[in-house]
Amino acid sequence: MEISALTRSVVRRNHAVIAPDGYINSTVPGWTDCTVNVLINEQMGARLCQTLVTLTEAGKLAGMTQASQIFFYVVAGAVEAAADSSNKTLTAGQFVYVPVGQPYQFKNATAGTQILTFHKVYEPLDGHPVPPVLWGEKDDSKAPVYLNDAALRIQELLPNGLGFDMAVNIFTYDRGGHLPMVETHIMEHGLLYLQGQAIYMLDQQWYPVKKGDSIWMAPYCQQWATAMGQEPSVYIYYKNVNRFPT
Ligand code: UGY
Ligand code: MN
Repeated sequence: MEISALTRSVVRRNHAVIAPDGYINSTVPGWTDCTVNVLINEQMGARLCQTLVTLTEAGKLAGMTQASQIFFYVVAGAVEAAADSSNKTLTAGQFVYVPVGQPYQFKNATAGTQILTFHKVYEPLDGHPVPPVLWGEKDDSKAPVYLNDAALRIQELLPNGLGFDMAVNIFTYDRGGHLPMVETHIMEHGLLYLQGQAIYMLDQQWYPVKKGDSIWMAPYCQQWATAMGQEPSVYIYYKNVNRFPT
């Protein structure tokens, strides 16, 4: 039997690794018949929120974005989504971005559908309109090679315009792929591993991670990663972008 006093999860001042074994459910108004796990939040010092929601067939997420925009990404299953008077069935790998001040609804999911959400308080910028609702999907064939390394690809899921103050990207590391340098930067990250395994270095500490794990990296948390195992290692990540440093 596994020893229940052990976990790979860690929560430090400037980073966290959250493995599913420690999840405790939250109740969130408007999100019903589902399990909500808040994985990253301001309570740990972050300026984003990341959740993972698992729906039953009766599950529903209904609400209106307020100060925070929300990016919804279907990790597994299928669900009917409505935003900005459009309705679409989203399946694994598809997403909808809902800007501030917009109603949204998700319902009629297949049992066990998982939705990842990234929330960020929107910082408006004079001369650049609030972005519209956007629909899209993961498509590895649209992911350009990263920094001339054929083993690394990054697909940017949101447009690069200055109206956006957050990016959500999918980073694929083929076997043998690794970050070309230790990154030291002001931007913050939240991520969820979608596939494979890796070794992540966070603030000079080393962590084995795999599909289903989440990571929070505060600004200036030093970061490096290498794929591990036989299949590509893939994560979807949040990054704050496009605003003047205060
Ligand atoms: O965009 C990034 O900063 C990205 N290369 N960082 C990361 O994957 N840890
Ligand atoms: Mn980075």
